[in-house]
Amino acid sequence: MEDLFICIDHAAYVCPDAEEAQKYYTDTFGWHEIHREVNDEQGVFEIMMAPAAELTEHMTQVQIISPTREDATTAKWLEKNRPGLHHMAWRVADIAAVSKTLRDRGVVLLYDEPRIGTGGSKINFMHPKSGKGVLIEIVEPGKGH
Ligand code: V0V
Ligand code: CO
Repeated sequence: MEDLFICIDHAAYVCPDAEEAQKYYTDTFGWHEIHREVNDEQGVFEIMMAPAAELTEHMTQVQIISPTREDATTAKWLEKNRPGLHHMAWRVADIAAVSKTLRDRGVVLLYDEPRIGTGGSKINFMHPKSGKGVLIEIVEPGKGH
């Protein structure tokens, strides 16, 4: 069986105030801010952080997310949960090929076609039931990733 996943690209922490969390992680853990952006489609403001200022090939990042509008999926999630881990994202080389294989194996992906994620990446999510209770994102990095 061919390997589908490369590494954990990021683990996502959802909270009401990403900027406040970023300051805490910087001051307390010494993590470095790599990138920040607003993703209007997803309704999120996100700050990517890493343990080093320069990313190495397989370094996992932490994606700090706060919702930008009330109907964002993460806003709904925060109504039901305390701030905490929300999803883990596995990096893939070819999201189209990996999506097909996963669907053939019965995995439910939320979007028919990949959507745009951090830094122009292509992303999709498995339904939590297909992740055994974990929300799993698959991400094919973009040029600005
Ligand atoms: C919901 N559930 C979760 C969960 N959110 N389980 C694990 N982890 C989570 N984060 C479970 C919930 O407990 C229910 O289980 C079931 O799923 C249905 O939950 P719900 O509250 O009714 O919520 P839904 O169905 O309205 O929405 C859940 C889904 C939604 C997963 C469909 O959150 C979604 O569309 N997520 C994908 C988009 C997303 O998360 N975007 C924000 C990150 P029971 O009670 O049925 O057992 S954006 C991002 O990461 C970007 C841009 C990037 O990385 O580049
Ligand atoms: Co993500």
